[in-house]
Amino acid sequence: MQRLLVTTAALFLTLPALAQEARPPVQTAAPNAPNQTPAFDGQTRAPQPPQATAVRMETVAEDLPHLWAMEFLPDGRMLVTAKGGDMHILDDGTASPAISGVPEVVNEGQGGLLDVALGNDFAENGTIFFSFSEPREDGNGTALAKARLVEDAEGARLEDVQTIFSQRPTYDGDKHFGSRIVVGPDDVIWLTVGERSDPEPRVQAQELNSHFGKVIRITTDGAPAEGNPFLGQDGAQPEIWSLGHRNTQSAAMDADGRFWMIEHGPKGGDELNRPEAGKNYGWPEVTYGIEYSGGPVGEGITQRADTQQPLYYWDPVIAPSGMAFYDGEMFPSLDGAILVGGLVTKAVVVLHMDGDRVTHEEHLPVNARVRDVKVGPDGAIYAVTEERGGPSTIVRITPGA
Ligand SMILES: [Ca+2]
Ligand SMILES: [Ca+2]
Repeated sequence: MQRLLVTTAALFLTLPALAQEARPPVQTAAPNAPNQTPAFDGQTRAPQPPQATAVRMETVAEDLPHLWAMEFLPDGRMLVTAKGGDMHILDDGTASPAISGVPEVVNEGQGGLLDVALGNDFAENGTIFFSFSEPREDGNGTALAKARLVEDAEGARLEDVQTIFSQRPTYDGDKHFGSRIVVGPDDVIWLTVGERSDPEPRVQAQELNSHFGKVIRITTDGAPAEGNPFLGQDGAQPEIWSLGHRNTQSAAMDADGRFWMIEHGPKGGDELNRPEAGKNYGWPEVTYGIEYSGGPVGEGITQRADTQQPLYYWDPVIAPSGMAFYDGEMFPSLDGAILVGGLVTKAVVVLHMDGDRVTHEEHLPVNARVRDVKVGPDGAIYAVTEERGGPSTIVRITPGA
């Protein structure tokens, strides 16, 4: 053993370059679609960085209801949504009573109370936005509401609750609601909405008269945002920014104000996109991966001239939920990296970027399904975990030895 150690040390001394080389990709399992090839080098299975990010994990809140989303309030407390339909404030790991005034939600399958985001004017008037599965006659659909979070001696409540967007058409299903909310610095609201999964609705991801499988871009009052690509086009929903998306539960804005998203793909087709106005991201006609049943998706094609390639994809999938750009002080080596919650990988997935390209991928194992991920005001990474039908925890990730 002693000799081996000496030999290894000598190797690093004589070949210092070796220690700086990237390590093999995290994913070593066989792909679900072995005959599919990436459109460009580095589009999948990027190497791990030369140095693994050393971390320490501590649980800072536990025994919480099944959470879907978390946002930091300006005073450092956390505002969380529970899928079952309640919203709480966490103070030092302890959940407040349910905040009153949350509208009724459809808590079935993947539906429920979903994402939450703070308005840019939260400090002045308590404005928040939240998404949920809206109960309707003959079915349901993803909706986005605006409200004011008010706290006084009576507790916390929502006032002036107003639904500002309802995904159309209505569909009677319990899958693929999306939905992440991103509030731009210009007060434009971005919302990802799913294509409802089943064969009949999912093809509407390609249809401009439907909100299924789209990125939605609206004002804080729910009007189509200025600059939307299909404004004034006959038969097109004016809230649409981009099309051909499957089901997106990860979205964030980078330091330059650009909107990014990560989609749940089919079996072997999760993908990173930075959607541009009016462009088609392919689903369900052009995609990586295969159907859960094992057959090809549509004609089984991965490239077509009128559709956009993902910037990166995963086969097998990570099952992405939650996304943040790292901008804290604690992890200088992660500056600008994309953090993604991994439900299946049970990790915070880290994408090291060079412009729009993923250079390295590494996983920070949390050992629980990660539903949302945030960078705290302290610069630590916070992962919101879930168990199917069980409690959620919040894990704080800081630099370790
Ligand atoms: Ca959020
Ligand atoms: Ca795609």
